[in-house]
Amino acid sequence: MRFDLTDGSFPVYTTKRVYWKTAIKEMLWFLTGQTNIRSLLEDNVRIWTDWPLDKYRKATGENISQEEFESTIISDEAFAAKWGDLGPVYGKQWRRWVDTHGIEHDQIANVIQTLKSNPTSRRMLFHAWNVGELDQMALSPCHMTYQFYASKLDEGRDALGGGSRGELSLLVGQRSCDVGLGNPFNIAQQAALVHMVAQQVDMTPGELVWVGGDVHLYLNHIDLARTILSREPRPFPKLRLLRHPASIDDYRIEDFEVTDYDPYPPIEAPVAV
Ligand code: DHF
Ligand code: TMP
Repeated sequence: MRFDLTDGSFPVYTTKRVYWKTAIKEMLWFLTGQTNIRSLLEDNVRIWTDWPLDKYRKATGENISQEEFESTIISDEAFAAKWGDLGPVYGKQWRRWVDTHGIEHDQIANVIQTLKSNPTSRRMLFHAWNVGELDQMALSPCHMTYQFYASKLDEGRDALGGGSRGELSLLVGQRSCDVGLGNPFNIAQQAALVHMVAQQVDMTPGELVWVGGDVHLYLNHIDLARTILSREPRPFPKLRLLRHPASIDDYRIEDFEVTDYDPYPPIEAPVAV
């Protein structure tokens, strides 16, 4: 799939309401490098609870409710450390990939640095598929490779407007995609990332190119899919960043303004754990 991100276009499904703030909050959580669901829950994001909860129930035999599990994660730091961590998932690999010498690599900072200093590089990517640590992760990475590409670098700052150095595109490689629940979140948060990185390197958003390996629809999402297909898509909304944070680490959800989002009603569907 290809999404044009120029002029602030923000690819969020209109054929069902997507909680785009939750999707962007998940992306901001990845960028913090954290892997514990505690800070997500403090931010009212509950999309990752099912996996630690399932593990807790199996390990203890206790049939604790989701609400009680979540409130204990928030109130009890030791409990959160023991039961709320997903292992070395996205945030860890993006910000602190450990090599064979024990040295940590901040893949995000490296990409941004290269985009600033050598934007024609063919090596501007970060990757989450750390083979040696897969067995410690609650879930293997679904979206794995993020490769940036800068174009229109020689068109001059005036052609693109706003003092832009060029146009920034992103190629995402996703090995596994839950069309019903994961996909609407993933493309929105990946588009938001292009907007953020482009702003950090003085470029304008270009295109999000998305490649899926195993793209599937769960059987209990068939009604969801039929409803979506019965609805006529509307134009995508617009995304604007209200502030220019000093670094990729300084974004907050309040910085994202989405306008002209006119979706059909939300559709609830169970997530497969
Ligand atoms: N497992 C599976 N089977 N599918 C997934 O999409 C998935 N996604 C994960 C972790 N494991 C997964 C992380 N991302 C929801 C959205 C994204 C997500 C996990 C869950 C979700 O339940 N979305 C609902 C509710 C949103 C909300 O609570 O605000 C939705 O209707 O979009
Ligand atoms: P798998 O590891 O067996 O492929 O299962 C992971 C499931 O989660 C699969 O249905 C894809 C889905 N998924 C997404 O679509 N997007 C995501 O961001 C995440 C974390 C999972």
